[in-house]
Amino acid sequence: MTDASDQRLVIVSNRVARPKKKGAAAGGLAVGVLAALQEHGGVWFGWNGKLTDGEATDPEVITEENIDYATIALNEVDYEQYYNGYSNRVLWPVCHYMLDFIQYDAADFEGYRRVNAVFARKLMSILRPDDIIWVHDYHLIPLASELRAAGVTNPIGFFLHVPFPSYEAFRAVPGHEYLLRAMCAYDVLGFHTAGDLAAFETCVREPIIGADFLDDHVIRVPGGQLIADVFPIGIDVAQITDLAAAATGTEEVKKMFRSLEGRDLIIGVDRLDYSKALKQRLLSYERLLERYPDTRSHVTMMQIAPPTRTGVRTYDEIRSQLERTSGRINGRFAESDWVPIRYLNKGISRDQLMGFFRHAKVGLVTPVRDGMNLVAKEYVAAQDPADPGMLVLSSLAGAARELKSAVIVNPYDRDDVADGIATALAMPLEERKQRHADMIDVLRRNDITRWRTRFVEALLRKREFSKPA
Ligand code: GDG
Repeated sequence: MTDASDQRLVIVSNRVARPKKKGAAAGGLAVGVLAALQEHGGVWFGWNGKLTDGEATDPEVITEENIDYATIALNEVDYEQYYNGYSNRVLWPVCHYMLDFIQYDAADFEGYRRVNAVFARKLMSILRPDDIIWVHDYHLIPLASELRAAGVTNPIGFFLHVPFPSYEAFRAVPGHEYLLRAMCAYDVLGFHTAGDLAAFETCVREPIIGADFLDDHVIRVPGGQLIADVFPIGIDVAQITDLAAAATGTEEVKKMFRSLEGRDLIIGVDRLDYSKALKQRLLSYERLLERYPDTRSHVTMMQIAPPTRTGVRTYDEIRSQLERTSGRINGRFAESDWVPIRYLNKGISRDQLMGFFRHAKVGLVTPVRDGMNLVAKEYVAAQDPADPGMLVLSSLAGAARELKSAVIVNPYDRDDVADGIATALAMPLEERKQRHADMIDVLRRNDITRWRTRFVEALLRKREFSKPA
């Protein structure tokens, strides 16, 4: 196998989240990319969180340990159109099969293309001939075609952190032909699951691209060949287990644990996003309290939901929906010494989070669609193997393809979720230990290192067979 260690890895994503910077984003992409970069070293290029009323700024490079963070500020109007507009009001909903949430505006699409061209121009100023470029997520689909048009010949890969929709959904999006052609400019395309890859294949099979499928995940497209494959993102299992074990000794985790007064904790942790279906989750929990009266006063649900994309109307609406729903359920069931739901509309530190996971009898992960869902994996890794809690997991999260020993539920079916929680709460120790061991085994076999090395290897393999004979 080719050794990539001597080549610089340049990761590009919309937002760069420096861990030492306060308020670093609580998002799966940032967590995964940072873990991969900390291990391998390299450059992380992207937006610095600042807006200007003029031109985008040139890259500013800050080095911390083995990572160079190269960041730019973007024009305010561009950013609104590219990020809040086309990326999050069009691409995010279609990728999660939620077509009713699409709000298309032609100006946003223009902004999306413009910002991708800006990213390409600014990135080129720091590129070296031997760099391997790895682009992340739906915000930056056209980046490779912009770089190629400007003469960049480095290997360029793209990983999609969200699901990829089938052609029947994707063709609802104005600009989908352009996006599909742009995807074909990459050397390697990576998806979380076989389902996402198959959906992509439905798209490029259409006459717009008219792809030919060759052996070994190679697809012939107009202008060349690319590799499209499945690279499910993993986690650093040992690091999380250690973090969780250490965190249980901290005062803030002990304080939370004491406050439960012996009750079983059910924990949910999700960015406040409609794909995570938090209102449905609260209603499923309400169903648990209705159908299983013994759980009343004996369980506490803690939902941590840090806000994201604030200022986008749909997201502000979900927040008030959740406040209303949790308030109503608490009003309906609370006793003078027990409140059923603790709802935290803020992020907490990673150590504290892992400590909370370890104390939770049930990890409740019920998105209506999710590329992977790292919370599910982290919850499992954070458990004490001698007395592990149980994961209740949506069949519609990518993680369900791997974590088959979780209690799998359909998030649209409140009874099913309520029964799943009850099953997890009542599960005998031996069964929990066995299921936990099975899941840890899966997580260790496909961890964060494997995600990165397999992707980089695919990029180098592509370069080998693309070389002129
Ligand atoms: C996208 C895809 C895919 C959450 N709240 C806090 C906090 N977090 C951390 C979690 C986890 C990450 O953020 C969330 O990752 P997810 O994977 O669950 O979800 P998305 O943000 O939607 O991620 C997803 C992922 O990309 C990776 O490819 O799995 O499908 O949508 O690591 O622990 N961290 C801290 N405080 C919080 O309050 N410190």
